[in-house]
Amino acid sequence: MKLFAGLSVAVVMLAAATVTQAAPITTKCPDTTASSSVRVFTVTLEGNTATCLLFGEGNLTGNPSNGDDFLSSNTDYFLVDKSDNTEGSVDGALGGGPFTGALTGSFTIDPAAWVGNDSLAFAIKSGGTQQTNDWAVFGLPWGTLSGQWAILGPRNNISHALLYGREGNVTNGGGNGGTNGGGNGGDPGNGGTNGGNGGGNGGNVPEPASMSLLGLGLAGAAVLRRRK
Ligand SMILES: [Ca+2]
Repeated sequence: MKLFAGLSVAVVMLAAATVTQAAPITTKCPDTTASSSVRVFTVTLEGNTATCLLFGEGNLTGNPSNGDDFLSSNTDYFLVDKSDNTEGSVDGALGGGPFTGALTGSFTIDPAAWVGNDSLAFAIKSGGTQQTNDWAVFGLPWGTLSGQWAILGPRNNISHALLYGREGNVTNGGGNGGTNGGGNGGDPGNGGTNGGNGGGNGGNVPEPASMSLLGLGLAGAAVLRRRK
């Protein structure tokens, strides 16, 4: 019996140690309290924090030259996917939903959408006739693959959702670290006096948790790239 009890305790402790619950963190955009006249969009991530990049009235069409109020002022971003049509660079990269006729929902991101981009942003556009249409864009921590969204305040349902990307040099999960420091300085009075320059900066290194989530997908992408 003692052995059995001891094993049970060990199993419980092991379970507690391995099932670490990540706390959900909600980001408001704009960062204010919703009321009958103030609409607030939110994104909730498990154990990670989204960033309110921009919000406003009007539309997000996905086309920087035709009615996309985010892309028109953030020219380093481009459209990855739009929930209601096939525009964008990776149609289907944005999953989850519902992305029409709802006030809350989820979203998922295909890991392939992170390849080649150092930033992804999730956007919600409200629609309907009750209130002025408006929208919010959330920056996502690198490697984010899922989250929840909500519209609070004046009750316009979601019209559509978008995923934006910004190209960056993190295709292989961070560049190599710098090389070794430069050569040794010369001996005093016996050659050069300046040591060589230090190695270059390492690339961006994603968080370990993100890496484990994305490892397979990125490794596959890397293999495919090498084969080309
Ligand atoms: Ca689409």
